Amino acid sequence: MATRYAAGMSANEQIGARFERLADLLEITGANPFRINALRRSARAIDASPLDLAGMILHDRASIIALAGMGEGTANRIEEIVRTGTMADLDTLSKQIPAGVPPLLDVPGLGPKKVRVLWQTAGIEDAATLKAKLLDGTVGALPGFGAKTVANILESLAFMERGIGRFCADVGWNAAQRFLALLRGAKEVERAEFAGSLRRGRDTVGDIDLLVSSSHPEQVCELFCADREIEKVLVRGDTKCSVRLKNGLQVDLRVLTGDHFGAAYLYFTGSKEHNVLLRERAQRRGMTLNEYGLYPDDGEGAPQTRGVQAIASATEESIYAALELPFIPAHLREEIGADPLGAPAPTLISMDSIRCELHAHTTASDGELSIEDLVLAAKARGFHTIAITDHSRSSGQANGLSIERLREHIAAIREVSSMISGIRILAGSEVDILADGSLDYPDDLLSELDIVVASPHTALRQDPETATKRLLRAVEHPAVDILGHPTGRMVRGRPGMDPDIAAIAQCAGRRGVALEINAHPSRLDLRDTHVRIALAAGAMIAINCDVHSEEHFDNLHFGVATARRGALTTDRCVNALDADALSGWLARPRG
Ligand code: DGT
Ligand code: CA
Ligand code: CA
Ligand code: ZN
Repeated sequence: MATRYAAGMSANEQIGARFERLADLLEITGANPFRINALRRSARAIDASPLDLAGMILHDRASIIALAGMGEGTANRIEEIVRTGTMADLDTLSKQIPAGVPPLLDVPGLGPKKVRVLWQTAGIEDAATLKAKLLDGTVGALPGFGAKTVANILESLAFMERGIGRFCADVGWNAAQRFLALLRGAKEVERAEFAGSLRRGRDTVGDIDLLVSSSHPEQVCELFCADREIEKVLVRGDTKCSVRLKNGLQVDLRVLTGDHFGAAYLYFTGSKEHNVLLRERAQRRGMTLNEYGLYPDDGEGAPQTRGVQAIASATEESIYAALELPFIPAHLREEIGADPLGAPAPTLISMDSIRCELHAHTTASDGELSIEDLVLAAKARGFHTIAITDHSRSSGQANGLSIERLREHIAAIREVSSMISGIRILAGSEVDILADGSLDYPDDLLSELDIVVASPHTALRQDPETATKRLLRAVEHPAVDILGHPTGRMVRGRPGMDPDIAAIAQCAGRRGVALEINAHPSRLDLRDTHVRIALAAGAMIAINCDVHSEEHFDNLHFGVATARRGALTTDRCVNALDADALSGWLARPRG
């Protein structure tokens, strides 16, 4: 099993991941299998433990050993990780292996056994060499590497190359929010916003682009560059700075002194392709557009330096209007779909339209909140309905509910429901779609539930045809209401399945099943392009936070951004239905 450093890992999972990593590296070097297996067993026990191991290890070691059934050696390692963030063994071993070899473990489809063969037998010590030797047939001749494996690894490498140097949107979002708070708190700052791909709501960002309006740019730059999260100041000008943060993310800041925030905001929001289309349109109308404004085109260039009066510059709205365009929301300023300047912009879904959460977990499976706390958190957010959808029995890792436990859970949900007013509580399940498309509970049990989210969690490397059949079968099941994170992709993690979204959406549209945009920033699945396809094929869309802890409710805006990029309108989103319409949808004829 490869190392998992997924976003949102619990403290235990992070400790477990170090154990896994050590086991992986030992396996690459050909160490004693017993030692490796013992480490992997410890990793699983740590992952699955309900105890707060990091919190307990320093003051209550004895309980860990007694309650969690862990040995002294394991406890020592946990303590070392908690105290130092690593293990001496792991560091020593990392130094003995060429630096390019361990990253090969992160290539989907490559485990330690295969990495060992690649390194020891074919001398492959980094991803570039791996790619070359996959292409020239060297790898295909090695034991255990058939044609299909070679093709899969090549595909994984191509996927990883596309993501190099990019960050998940939440990393960018958190950095931007922190800087905006800092900047907006300064008296010299009149206005501060983020632009670029983050504003356009992309699922990954290359860097962060901040814009500030101020008549004291030097002070603003000084404040910005003094931030404690900065590792290196890359550019330090009077009105322009670039820094690299400790997490590797680059942040660009521009300070505007004149009255042209709108033009700069438009320019630095992009996309580059959108800017090109706007400039061409301006040209055709005898105007010229740059980051300072929209000007009459006198053929001279740089009008802002010659005192030429701008036609529009203070707001984006005024510039679109002068170009005789409707205002185009930032999420649609991309070259996905049809000519972005051709059709009038639809009225997109927005955060205010979301009225309910239809995918949430409690402590019954792998959530952090009790039924009651989850319901109260949903109510505090003003939702009219919360669906409780814990994992089904096959999801062993996620503590999925057996049939008996689900029945008890339904009763517990009804009980809480009778005690809390002002919000409707649906007893549901996030039921696994097994590899063949069948569901993880018997039909009679599923039909007792108020709502069923059916999601794929395993066998995510299926070929597109098998994946399509699998998901179609789930959508056709009469109990299913929502197809959860349909492809199983992880942003910058794994590509997931590549099913025929149009075919699935067509079937879903017929059956009244909604396709989910999972709002977790490491999922965003469906992705923007899929949303467009699904809408064109007639499906309804759900935007769910897949709540496992209270903070997950705050991920909603990532899902809404993806929805807007997919041109989702309020009328096509089940989470935007009012309480009665939602009940009506759930009570639709099935068969
Ligand atoms: P990223 O950072 O790779 O996720 O994507 P963006 O879109 O944030 O790109 P970035 O940071 O290089 O530039 C921010 C915006 O500035 C970009 O969306 C459009 C504008 N921009 C930057 N360079 C150029 C350029 O060479 N031509 C045009 N037309 N616009 C540019
Ligand atoms: Ca950027
Ligand atoms: Ca940039
Ligand atoms: Zn879930």
